[in-house]
Amino acid sequence: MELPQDVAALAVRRHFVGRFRRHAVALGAAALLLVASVGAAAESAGTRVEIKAHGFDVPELTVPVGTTVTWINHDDDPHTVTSTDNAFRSPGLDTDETWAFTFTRPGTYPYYCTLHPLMTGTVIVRSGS
Ligand SMILES: [Cu+2]
Repeated sequence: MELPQDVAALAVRRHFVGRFRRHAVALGAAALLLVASVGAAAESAGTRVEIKAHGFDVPELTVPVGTTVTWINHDDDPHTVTSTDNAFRSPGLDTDETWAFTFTRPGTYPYYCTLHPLMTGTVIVRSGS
């Protein structure tokens, strides 16, 4: 007569495995939320400009001094990020390439793509917070 015991053992095991799985799922969801919120914070800090369809997706970006802004080119064509007053100048960025610049002085920094001069953007750097 071992069957009832086995069934009971199986039920107990299922119970604990079920609990463990639920905990694992909850932990996984919490970790995802954490990653998502950190990502959202980074996005809202506005330190990334996506280049797509021959345009800068944030044409005017305002950041505090000391911010590093990263551009990423999603187009098949190469683009540059070139300051109109030579404050910075990226090399040609191929598809999926990134380029970053740290703004250490307050000011207004207009820029464009030397290969497609109609592509323009501006970074406004504020002093303090
Ligand atoms: Cu371009």
